[in-house]
Amino acid sequence: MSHELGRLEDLPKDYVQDLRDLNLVPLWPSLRGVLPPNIPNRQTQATHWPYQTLRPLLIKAGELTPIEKAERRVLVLANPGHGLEKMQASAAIYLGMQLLMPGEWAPSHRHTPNAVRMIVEGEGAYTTVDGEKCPMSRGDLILTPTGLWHEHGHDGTEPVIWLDVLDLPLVYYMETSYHVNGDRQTVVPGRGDKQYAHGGVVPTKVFERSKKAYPMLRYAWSDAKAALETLAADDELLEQVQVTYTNPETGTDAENILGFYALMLRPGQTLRLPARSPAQVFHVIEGSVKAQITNSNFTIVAADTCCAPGYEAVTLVNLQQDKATFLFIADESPLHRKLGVYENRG
Ligand code: GTQ
Repeated sequence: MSHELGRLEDLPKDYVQDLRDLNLVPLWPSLRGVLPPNIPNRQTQATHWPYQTLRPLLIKAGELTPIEKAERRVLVLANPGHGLEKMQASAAIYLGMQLLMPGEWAPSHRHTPNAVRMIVEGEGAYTTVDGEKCPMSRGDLILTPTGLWHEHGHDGTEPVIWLDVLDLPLVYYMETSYHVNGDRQTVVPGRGDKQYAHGGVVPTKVFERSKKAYPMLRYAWSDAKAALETLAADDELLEQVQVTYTNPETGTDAENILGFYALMLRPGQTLRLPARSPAQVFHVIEGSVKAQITNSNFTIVAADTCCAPGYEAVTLVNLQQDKATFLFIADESPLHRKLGVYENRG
């Protein structure tokens, strides 16, 4: 049985003012707002950022603003549902497209938010993370987890562009977001992506396993793609051909707050992803898909990015009849699971 709750306007003005003067607020006029029936209010809107329209503006930023004046030359993919100035794709996800021109240098810093980079275009750039020089090629995923020093450099000849995915909105909301600038890092020998290149066997020094919180910082696209193709070939009936980027020592998600995945859609495949509580982001690495998200129908082609609010099913249709399509997905699952609010509503 539902009944209307009292409104703020139903109360005498002087009473409301007396409350305000004492920093008090009546709950009942706002109760349904903060605890809506059955499904949360979501500001996150299904939003599509086509690469073709974004790229020229990012290149223009390269002409307008030197790297020294930007530190990080990024156009933020902002969800209009949250208000553009909030710079969020969803409640917990920030997305940015970052440009580094040949010879440029984005200096070393570290910060509390976790970040990953999904390389979209160009060769010859690298990110040095915690002393590991990680080459950047199309589709590679590079982690810069909370607290680790990172800087970007570019020895190539063409612009390099990547998608930054951070948990900045959440970390900022918690009043825990800050950064520290540092000196250029000394590159140290040893790279996690080499040491952990083969799943199921991990490096072991004098019977000791790595104590690093983040033992693997670079996930080569060639390896992730090969894993997907092997999965697909191994079981022709497997519907969701997907891998999760994990910490190879613990098997848990690669970072603490956001989850990262690669998905392969078989030629012509239609895949329905169930309505789950986390918001999610889709970025096409190779191919093209139709993404049905709530009332939106996006055609997302290679290098495009889109986002979906939580609690909504998403249907992905591979628009290629003769080829697989590959997507990178980021979502809020690790956060929801840790907080105990994760739901799969089917
Ligand atoms: O490359 O370190 O998009 O610190 C936002 C904040 C990228 C970075 C962003 C950052 C970075």
